[in-house]
Amino acid sequence: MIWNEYIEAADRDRLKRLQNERLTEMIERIYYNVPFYRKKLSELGIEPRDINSIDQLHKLPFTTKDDLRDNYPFGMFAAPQQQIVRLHASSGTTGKPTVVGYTHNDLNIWSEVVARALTMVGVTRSDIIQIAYGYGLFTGGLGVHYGAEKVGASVIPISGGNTRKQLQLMMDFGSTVIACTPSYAAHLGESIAKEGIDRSKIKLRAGIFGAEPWTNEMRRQVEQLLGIKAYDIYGLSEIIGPGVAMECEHQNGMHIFEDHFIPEIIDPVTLEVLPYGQVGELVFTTISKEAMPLLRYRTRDLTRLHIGKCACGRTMVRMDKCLGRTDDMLIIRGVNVFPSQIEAVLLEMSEASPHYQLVVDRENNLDTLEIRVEIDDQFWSDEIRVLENLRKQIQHNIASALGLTARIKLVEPNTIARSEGKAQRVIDNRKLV
Ligand code: DLL
Repeated sequence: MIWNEYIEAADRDRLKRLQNERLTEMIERIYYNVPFYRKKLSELGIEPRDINSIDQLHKLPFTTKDDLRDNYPFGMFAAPQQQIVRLHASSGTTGKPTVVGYTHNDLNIWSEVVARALTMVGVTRSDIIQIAYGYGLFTGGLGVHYGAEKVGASVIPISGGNTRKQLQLMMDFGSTVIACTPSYAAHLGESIAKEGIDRSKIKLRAGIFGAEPWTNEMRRQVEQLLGIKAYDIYGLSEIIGPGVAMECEHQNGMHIFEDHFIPEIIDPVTLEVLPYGQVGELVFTTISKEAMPLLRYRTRDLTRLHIGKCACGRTMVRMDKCLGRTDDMLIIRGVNVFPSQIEAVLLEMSEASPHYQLVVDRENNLDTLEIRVEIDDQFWSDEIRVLENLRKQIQHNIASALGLTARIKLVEPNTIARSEGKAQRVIDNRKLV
């Protein structure tokens, strides 16, 4: 089913005309209302009347997270405070949070794109959706909430955490869909087994998982643990929140809602635009947002784009599962690795649970990597030899897949801290030096 067939399955020429119109208006809006953009565009000698097509995007300046921080809190807003009806913020790891604002119209767009996303994986008014993303400044909870209400599903706004209660309501209310981070989904799945819950009491059939990178190996584990189909939803608060892109039932990439967000892939070093199919940094221009429109926002997420009609009938560009973030890339003794590559190797082995942590440190000016792997309950052993063989096997698999010698530490079941939201996969002790 398609929520908005006219747009989602639009003829691409028609879509482009709409994008051109919206981009033209957007440039005007930011030029006259956001001093930051007026200055940037003026420095390049660009005036609003010079831009009338998305083919000219590559000439326009980028926006970075630092730009948002420098203009904290409301300096990037293009609408007066009287028109702002919602504020969200993402905490980030350092410094000031990034603040985003929404007008009424922005909120309508947000619920529209989330409604499209949910419909893509068959969510209807007959579903009961348990929203276990955090509610609050994080965009996950409220973002999915309004889209689900728009679809007409029955919403359980339970927010993250309190696993017992999650499971209780899941059974009592008969939730058919769960929305949370994939790592929390894994935790919920394990808890079902641990509590000895009769699986026939659980009616879940689909999961809407995102907000952190996760591999297809993780997908298989979560699907098995929860007995569902797991779908990937992508988004970031700066652009709108969840619902920038979503996977359909064919699962060959996430459809980007290009009538609102125009994607580009750039080389993060040269900043050149890369063609479809090449991996690089994802960049978005929001063409319909009023409160905080962003021009060529550098997401730091690495992926690639695919064009071509999907079997579902949608014509919107698809993005691959994120490989990771440019700032999450580890350089271990000269080898570039992303946590997701390590995750894929680990979770191919049935002995490894979906909980792991990477500890990066520096000894004698060389980076070291320790991988803490939590072993699945049924494979944990009191025999040192059994564990030692497993440790060596993991080390071997990592070395042959990634060309990297890492220290492997096996840890007992349930010892790595569970997260209700985004999992902390990397502990980088180098920053403390
Ligand atoms: O995480 C919005 C969201 C909420 C998306 C719920 C999906 C579901 P932020 O907190 O601003 O917003 O973090 C955005 O999270 O740049 C990616 O690095 C990462 N991310 C989000 N979705 C995915 C995904 C929300 N499906 C940052 N796969 C983004 C991989 C994801 N990474």
